[in-house]
Amino acid sequence: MPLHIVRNDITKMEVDAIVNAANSSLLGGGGVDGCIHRAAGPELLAECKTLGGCETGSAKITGSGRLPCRYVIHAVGPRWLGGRHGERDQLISCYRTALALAKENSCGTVAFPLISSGIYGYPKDQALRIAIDTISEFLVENDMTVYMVIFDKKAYRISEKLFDDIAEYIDDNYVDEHTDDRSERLRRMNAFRAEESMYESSACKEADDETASAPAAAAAGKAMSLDDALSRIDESFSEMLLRKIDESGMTDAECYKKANIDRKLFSKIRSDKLYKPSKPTAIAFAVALELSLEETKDMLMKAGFALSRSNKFDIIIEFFISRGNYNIFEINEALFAFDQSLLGS
Ligand code: AR6
Repeated sequence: MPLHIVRNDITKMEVDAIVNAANSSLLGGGGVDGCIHRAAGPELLAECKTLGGCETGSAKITGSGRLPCRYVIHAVGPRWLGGRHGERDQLISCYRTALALAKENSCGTVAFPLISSGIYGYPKDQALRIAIDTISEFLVENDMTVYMVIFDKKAYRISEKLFDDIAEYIDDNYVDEHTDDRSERLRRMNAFRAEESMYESSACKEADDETASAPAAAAAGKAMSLDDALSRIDESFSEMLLRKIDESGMTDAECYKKANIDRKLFSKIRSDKLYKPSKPTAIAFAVALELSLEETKDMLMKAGFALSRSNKFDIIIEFFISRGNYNIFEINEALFAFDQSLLGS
């Protein structure tokens, strides 16, 4: 089911099918098309010659010559002409046709390049958004693993505004943590101690006054939160996950698909009460369930993790959750742009 974003040369991908960003002649060209034909050898071109070309927005399938995959799906993306000439619809149709061909040929794993975003000039951030939206829409209904293969870092650019916002957020929070020098920590510790002793003396005074209700309430408060804490400790990650899925009204499948997690991994978590997921997996579920930051931290704690201000991955997650943006693919784009590991399986 899941969509993975990887940095690689698509000709090296050991999947059932790779997709080529071809032109309507299907007779080869530059960019990824050139790489694929060079790696596949003359057999591929010979087969392409029999196809009679292909319309923009559509795709055709062939064998793979010397490539490690089984099929090559040649998809013809639109040239960017400013965005008012149906480019978007053609690009969507390109991905849909390629995915349908992969499905017809029983492919379980497919790798796509970022079609049209090179020689054809489609703005990379828009091309990426269309690719991710169209593929993830397909994956809701279909069992397939899809790789978006990003060749060079420049080809993978979230919008500059988002990039700048995240960079600023990282700077602010990262800097906070790292300028937290010893004197600052001591100051906070002293302030905390002062507060504590104030609480103790006022509690004693109240007890002395025989107005037992306030301290009793405080004690009851403490006991309740202790109970809460204990019952939370008892609940494992897997139990909390299943409870949250039930509370959200989602089905299991809706949740693991939204989390970009494959079914096998979900079944493992489901059947093993003490399963300890990786941190990206735990966060992927928190995002799918649209948990608040506090709940996310709680869920992570159960898997033995925390969100810290001292690493970029955590700060980026916090950036999105605190803004109520739970789009896992958007989060992954951002994580990728900042060289961090991605969410999901
Ligand atoms: N693996 C993965 N991605 C790659 C690779 C690779 N080996 N090489 C390039 N890319 P482009 P288009 C990325 O120009 O814009 C050809 O001449 C590249 O960084 O290959 O759809 C065809 O014959 C970019 O992000 O395809 C057509 O005439 C993406 O693949 C025309 O170019 C697509 O760039 C198609 O242009």
